[in-house]
Amino acid sequence: MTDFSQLSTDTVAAYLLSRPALAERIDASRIAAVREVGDGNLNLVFVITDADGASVVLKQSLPHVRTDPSWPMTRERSAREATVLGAHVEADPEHVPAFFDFDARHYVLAIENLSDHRVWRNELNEGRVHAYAADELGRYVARTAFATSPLGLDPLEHKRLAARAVNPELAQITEDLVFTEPYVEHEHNAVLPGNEADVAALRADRALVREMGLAKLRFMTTAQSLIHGDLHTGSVFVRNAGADTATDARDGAGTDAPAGGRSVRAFDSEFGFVGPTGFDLGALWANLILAAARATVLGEHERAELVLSLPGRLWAAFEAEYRGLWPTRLDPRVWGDEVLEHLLAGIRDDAAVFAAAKAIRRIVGFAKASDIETLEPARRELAARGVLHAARNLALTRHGIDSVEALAAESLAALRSVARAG
Ligand code: SR1
Ligand code: MG
Repeated sequence: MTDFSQLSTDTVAAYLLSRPALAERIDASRIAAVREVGDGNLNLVFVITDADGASVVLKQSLPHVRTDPSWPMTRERSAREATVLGAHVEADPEHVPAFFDFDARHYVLAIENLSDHRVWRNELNEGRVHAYAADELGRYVARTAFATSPLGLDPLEHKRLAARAVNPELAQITEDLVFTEPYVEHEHNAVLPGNEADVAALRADRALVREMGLAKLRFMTTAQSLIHGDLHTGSVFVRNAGADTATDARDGAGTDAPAGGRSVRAFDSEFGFVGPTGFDLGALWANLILAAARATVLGEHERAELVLSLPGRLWAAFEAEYRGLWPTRLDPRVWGDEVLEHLLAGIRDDAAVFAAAKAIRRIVGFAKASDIETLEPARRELAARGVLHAARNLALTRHGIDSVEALAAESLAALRSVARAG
């Protein structure tokens, strides 16, 4: 009997034959191509195509960090991803991959092949912004957040879901890597010599460290909705075929765009759990700051401005969708309209501070972002400094400002002023 505990390009065909749930998706006896395409930190990912062109993706968790085999990692995260993806498919099938099978014994998910899409971070790095993705993702976060919170889910079901989705090991990675390590000496941290003074200033800022400490506690203790948990631009696929060319290459339309229409999908939800809704919005917002920092130091100011218009669009789409769902809340007896206003203000405030935390971690700590890392050192130093300034301002000034557009405009100003001073 073949060992499927760690799949390889040689064993996936036999593995598919062993999964009756996939028999209708792909002809495992006539496999034409197998590619291993995993490029994240944690998993094996195979794209498999049969002789008729039908295809599936298999994602298998490794028992350690892919880039550091000495760092063990629970394989149970696959079951968490299956829970999150299953619930998100129900709430919003438009914005996640179709989900075909989960094999708890071998930690394998079978999902839709989205190879005709591109990873949003790579597109941003190449100057294609895909602005519409912010609107779609705002709707995705609203639909999934509402449906998996007590507003849309029976209270007993919400608690059962929270129990099923509890994800202690991966949550701890976020607690350490996002909220703690950047603010202390740690072997995971690394910056260019020219950014060491920037990091020292960050750590010496007691008000900032207090905000991060409070944000960490909110991350650890809030059980609002079933979040994706790692919704950076590398966890988003975009496809913009057939777009109006008036939006030009800035919006991802182009002669080489694949066929099939516009589509935005969030994938890789293994960090998910029932947590603070604002965390997913903050993750996207943070990564837009990184993309704008890259554009700024490359002198692409118009593009930086466009990118930093997207946190506002993300929020606007989220808010509109959430407000649209509000009349369907399960218990309007005490959840009147004032509750909605408080709820939205809290989510917005959380999103801003989580954005700051997640931008800073990608500069200082483990698992950096290619937006910044692929810049040559002089520009990388400036971009890193700009992100740290923008994120610090965001965390500290957000309380008085209730407009995401205004906060993002402040970030753009911070990036520009750092680039000018450099
Ligand atoms: C050890 S995992 C490092 C990072 O990769 C994932 O994408 C998460 O962001 C995590 O923090
Ligand atoms: Mg990931």
